[in-house]
Amino acid sequence: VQSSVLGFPRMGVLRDLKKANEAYWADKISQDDLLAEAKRLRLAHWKIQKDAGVDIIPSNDFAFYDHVLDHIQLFNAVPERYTKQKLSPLDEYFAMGRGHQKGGVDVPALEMVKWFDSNYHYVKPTLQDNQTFSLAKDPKPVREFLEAKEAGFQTRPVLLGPVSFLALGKADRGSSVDPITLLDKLVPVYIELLKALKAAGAESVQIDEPVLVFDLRDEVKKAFKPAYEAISAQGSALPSIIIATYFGDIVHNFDVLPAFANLQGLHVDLVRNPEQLEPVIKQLGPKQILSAGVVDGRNIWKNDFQKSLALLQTAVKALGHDRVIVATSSSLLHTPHTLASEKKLPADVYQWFSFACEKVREVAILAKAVTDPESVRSELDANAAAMKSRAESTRTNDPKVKERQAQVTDEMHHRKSPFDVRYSQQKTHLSLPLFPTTTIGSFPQTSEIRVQRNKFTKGEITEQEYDDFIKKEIDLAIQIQDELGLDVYVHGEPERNDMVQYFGERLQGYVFTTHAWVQSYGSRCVRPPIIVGDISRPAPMTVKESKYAASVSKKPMKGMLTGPVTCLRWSFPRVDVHQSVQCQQLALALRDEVVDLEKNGIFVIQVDEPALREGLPLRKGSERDAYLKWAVNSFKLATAGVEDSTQIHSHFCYSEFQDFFHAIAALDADVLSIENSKSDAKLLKVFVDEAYPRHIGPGVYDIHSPRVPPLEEFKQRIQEMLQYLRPEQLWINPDCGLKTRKWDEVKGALTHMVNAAKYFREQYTKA
Ligand code: THG
Ligand code: ZN
Repeated sequence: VQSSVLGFPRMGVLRDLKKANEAYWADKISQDDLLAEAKRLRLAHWKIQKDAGVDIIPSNDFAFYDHVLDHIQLFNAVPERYTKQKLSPLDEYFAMGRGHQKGGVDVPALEMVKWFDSNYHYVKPTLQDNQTFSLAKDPKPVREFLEAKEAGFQTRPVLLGPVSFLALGKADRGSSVDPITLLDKLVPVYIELLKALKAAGAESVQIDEPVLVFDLRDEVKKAFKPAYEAISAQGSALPSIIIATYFGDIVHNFDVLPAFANLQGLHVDLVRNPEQLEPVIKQLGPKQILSAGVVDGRNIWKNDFQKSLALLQTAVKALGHDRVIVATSSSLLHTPHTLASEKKLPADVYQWFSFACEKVREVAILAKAVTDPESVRSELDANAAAMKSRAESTRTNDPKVKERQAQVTDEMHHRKSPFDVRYSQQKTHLSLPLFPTTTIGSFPQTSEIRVQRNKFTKGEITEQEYDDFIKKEIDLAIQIQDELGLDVYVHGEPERNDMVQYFGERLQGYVFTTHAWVQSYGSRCVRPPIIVGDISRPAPMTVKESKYAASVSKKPMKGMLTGPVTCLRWSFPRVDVHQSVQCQQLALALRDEVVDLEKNGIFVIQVDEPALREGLPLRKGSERDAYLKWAVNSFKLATAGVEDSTQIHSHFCYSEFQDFFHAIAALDADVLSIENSKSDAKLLKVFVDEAYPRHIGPGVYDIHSPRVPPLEEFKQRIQEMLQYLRPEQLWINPDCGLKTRKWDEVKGALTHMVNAAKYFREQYTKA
């Protein structure tokens, strides 16, 4: 039995790649420096895996920005607006990932979207009606395979498969091509690449086809057969091929499997879907290999060896030792680098976790344990002890939380009155004008704010000094909102780091890391807090700042919270209780916070749920319905404790609400703000078609760009929205929070936004 890793995190132990990339973008290091740093990281990561005893080590899992973007360049599928700039290949690559504004060149980035149900974002292949493909010169997978080989590592290159590459792509603006129809042009390039890998000495290749876990359109489903028959027809001219799937089961797509009949084997995710093991075994041809993904690539819990070994024994019994590989469930891209960096975790908790470096060791140990458990007896015993310690820990179980959950009633999920009754009270209570203006919550996180927070964390300034500093920042935010003439204020969130981490740090049941960064997109990383036990709120979390802000503000102050689903999704959740249970615990903690804010004079409260959509199970059907039920109920439980006269807002950063409208409507939020500035106002038609009764603030400008749009653009945007929304229904706000912007950009854009709102207010009041 061999061991294998599907991919290793790229950032390095201290986010070295992030730092090198950002230094290169800021012209602080040369391209050669960046290439050398990347090579150093790849070699270090291969060595970690080899030293851990992993038999099959991946290459081409490295990417400077994103691995899907790598393939866009690898197949020369780069849109002309980038190629015509005559940038170096690396700069062209970064231009697609993050836009390029330098030396007279001004091109925006390609679209970036969530990778399956994770918090990682990939760059969408953006294809033309007359799209062609060819193999890039000095193809990256070959180059990195040879680099590894030279350094003494025999690796298995990883490629994103042709069907997934196309199915995850889209037609470019102005094109209408269905990407999957381009398959027959793309497959020959894969064959050429696979031949080149074989010539370089690659014995086997991992081809990822993760779209196999989706419900597939017929066109996509049918694409596998011609693609993989053409590839198989090459026989021994190509390396042997393992098809990898992850983040779901593939049982519903078994009719695709004959396409892979002549390939080496199949990788499946047995962490998400252990029940697919036996059906998958039955589907394999007589010589095919099963790569059994038993070590979780998406979470940080130590592997339960006993559970994994039971699955592996089943596989070995059916297939024999030579036809089973022990593997990570997916790439380890979604896990932090190493637990060894964590010096501040409580000792009992420390032994419950495995990050990437520890997981590669788990894979190697499991492979030995299947055939010869005695050879790894001490590791097996230590693992059993860790599992026992967690199961019996008082950290995980809080009877008071369970008691409270048992007392949750249906009534607690509903506001006192229907929206029209609520709204008439809110209108007088808050004295809001027509087209009320507001912002989404955060104002610029200046370097001064970061400096003071760091000093406070390190104990270099006192709590009093830090509080005074925060108050001054809030004063400034309010003064600016006075000058701008906004209608509903925010305090600007100077006291907050990440919107999930901030709440996690104030809740019981969480632990925090110091170095456990995970790539979110490009060089941006997040450090998800870890839910280890039942969650409760020992004390108010945001009341102090909101109350202070309200006390110095002449307009309604909006309280700002992160919703229960988003807190759950952007944390590492527990795996010993269902996510619905954890989400309800978060909802109860937030419900108390919402009520406390109201008691302290905050009568507009925004509870953000940007991760609601990404948590949607990948396949339609009963699982999706169940998720929507508990996710929506958690939001309602968190928000329904207030009086009718208190206004509940919610915010969504991602505009894909077409297939999701009913869930958003079911939240019963008085006001929704949604990203809209980059989409067609036509998307708002769904609110008309579904007779949406409540209020909506579709973002009127894109906060991701430093650009300050002219007043006319705001007016035009609002005019378009008024084709779909009733005037008394429309709020005027930006797309998202403003923490990544500079103050002069914010002031410029909001001045225009407020003036545009005033213009329409006058028009409609006259009429
Ligand atoms: N928080 C969390 N997840 C997220 C977002 C978030 N996922 C979706 C979206 N927002 C991703 N966007 C970002 C935007 C900025 C950063 C990370 C993800 C970011 N990170 C800092 C960095 O990498 O330099 C580190 C942040 C820190 O110091 O805490 O800027 O908002 N959980
Ligand atoms: Zn947002």
